[in-house]
Amino acid sequence: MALRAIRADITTLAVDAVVTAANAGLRGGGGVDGAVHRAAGPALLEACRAIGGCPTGEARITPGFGLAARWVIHAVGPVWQGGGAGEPDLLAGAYRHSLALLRDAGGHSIAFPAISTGVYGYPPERAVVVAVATVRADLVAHAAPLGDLDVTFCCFDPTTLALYQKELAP
Ligand code: AR6
Repeated sequence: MALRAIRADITTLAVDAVVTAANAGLRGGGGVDGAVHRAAGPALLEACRAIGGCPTGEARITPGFGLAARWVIHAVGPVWQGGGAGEPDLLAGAYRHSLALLRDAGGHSIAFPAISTGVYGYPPERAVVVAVATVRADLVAHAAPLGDLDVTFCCFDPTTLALYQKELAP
């Protein structure tokens, strides 16, 4: 398995699936979701409308349309409410469900943004621990013969990147 953190605009990555931090209505929005919708084009919002919505802690998959990525996985993380409202489990669910959708589609590479750490207010230092532990455990649980996945944590700012690098260090 391959796990890495990079600093980039996730819309530029040529991976099988780009994950966006969506809202439960799959209505598009700001942040990474706004960037993904702008880069993919209006057909992405049409595809989201056809799906209708997605509960917090889950994800939905659509084509990538104008993106280099073949698919967009719309993952809905929790809004931070202080940590006592099941936020870690919901955040972990968003990562696990995204990986399951990638495998079901037959994909091998995926890039995640730091889900919930923007508008949704999840403290980045806590979210990064959940993200890395969840993805690591999932990759171990689904090791060969199902095939290895290539996972990129794509950060927009250097502070978040440093948190991932610390968490990924052996
Ligand atoms: N590439 C990679 N990361 C990015 C990019 C980009 N182009 N743009 C922003 N980020 P946020 P959330 C980072 O707010 O907290 C939307 O309106 C950003 O710096 O996008 O889950 C949705 O529709 C931060 O580290 O997502 C929802 O309504 C991270 O992506 C709501 O916001 C996540 O920040 C979801 O809020």
